[in-house]
Amino acid sequence: MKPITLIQLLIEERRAGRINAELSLLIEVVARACKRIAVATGKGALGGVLGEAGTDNVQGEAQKKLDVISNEILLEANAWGGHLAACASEEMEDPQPIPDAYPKGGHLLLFDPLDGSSNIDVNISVGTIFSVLQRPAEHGENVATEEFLQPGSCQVAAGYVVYGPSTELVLTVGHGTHVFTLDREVGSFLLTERDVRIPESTSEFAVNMSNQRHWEAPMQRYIGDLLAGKDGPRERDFNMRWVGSMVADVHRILTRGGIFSYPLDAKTTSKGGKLRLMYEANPMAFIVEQAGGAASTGRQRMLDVAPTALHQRVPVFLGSKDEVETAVRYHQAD
Ligand code: P6P
Repeated sequence: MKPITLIQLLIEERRAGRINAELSLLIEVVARACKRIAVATGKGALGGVLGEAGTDNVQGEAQKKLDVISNEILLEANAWGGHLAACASEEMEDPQPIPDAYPKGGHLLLFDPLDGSSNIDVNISVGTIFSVLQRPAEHGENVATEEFLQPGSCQVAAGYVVYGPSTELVLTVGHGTHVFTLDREVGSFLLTERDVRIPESTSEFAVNMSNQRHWEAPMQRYIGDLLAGKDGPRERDFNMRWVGSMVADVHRILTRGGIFSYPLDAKTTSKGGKLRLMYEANPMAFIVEQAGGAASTGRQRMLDVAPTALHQRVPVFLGSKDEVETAVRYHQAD
């Protein structure tokens, strides 16, 4: 049977009363923008878009040319449709409202336009991560940053596009997590896996081991027990993978299980962690929970975190439910 397209699935969700026309349009527009990002990243050295942009983002991180290009593609694509009121991005200090020339809608879009961009120049998979909120019922004419500061449980949609050997869109609107693969000849995202389920247990972990000496004691104990293997308290051997591109690591975990962790370490404790809550951890947590997995800061369910700042950082544990719960137990014992 021919796989259905993203638009057909969105129409199904609308007919089931799960999403409205505005959210359906928003998702279509973001997916279309990500196709343009896929083309730009796919050109590699031939596109003249590799390397540094010569600017820093709000995080103080050197921007790649493709970070800036991807951000512009998403802003331009979302400006005119009337489906949202403002965008927030890892690459911009403040939210960008929809230009006055265009109608405003009732949604807020947050994104990391090209996560893992340090991997672009070495041709490793990168991705776009996005999160969708509704404007609070009470809001002024102009969009205030505070409108974005909603817990991850308020998201109405979340997704990512991984630009890898194939281009895949992973999406949830709160009723399961679904995977679409881009048919590059036709230009359509085709549904290749409906209602993904992450294996509840795993023997594979993803962490940047070079930070090991900087971790808190519970993390030292947790990883130490994994490394002890079958002779240790876990009584089985574990494998490790670390791409250094969250979208690539999370996609592997969504596909075959595993636990992804970017814990606090002495270098990042003052900032609250490395990864950003609003447009990395929360959308990934929504996607993973909808696929039967779990996501935590190590001490709190990720989707319950009450945001205090747009670019807030958090420690992240997410993936196979049983393993995330085990890692959390090490932190609660402390
Ligand atoms: P490290 C990429 O810069 C990123 O934000 C995530 O995509 C990735 O998981 C993490 O940082 C990698 O961090 O410290 O291993 O380079």
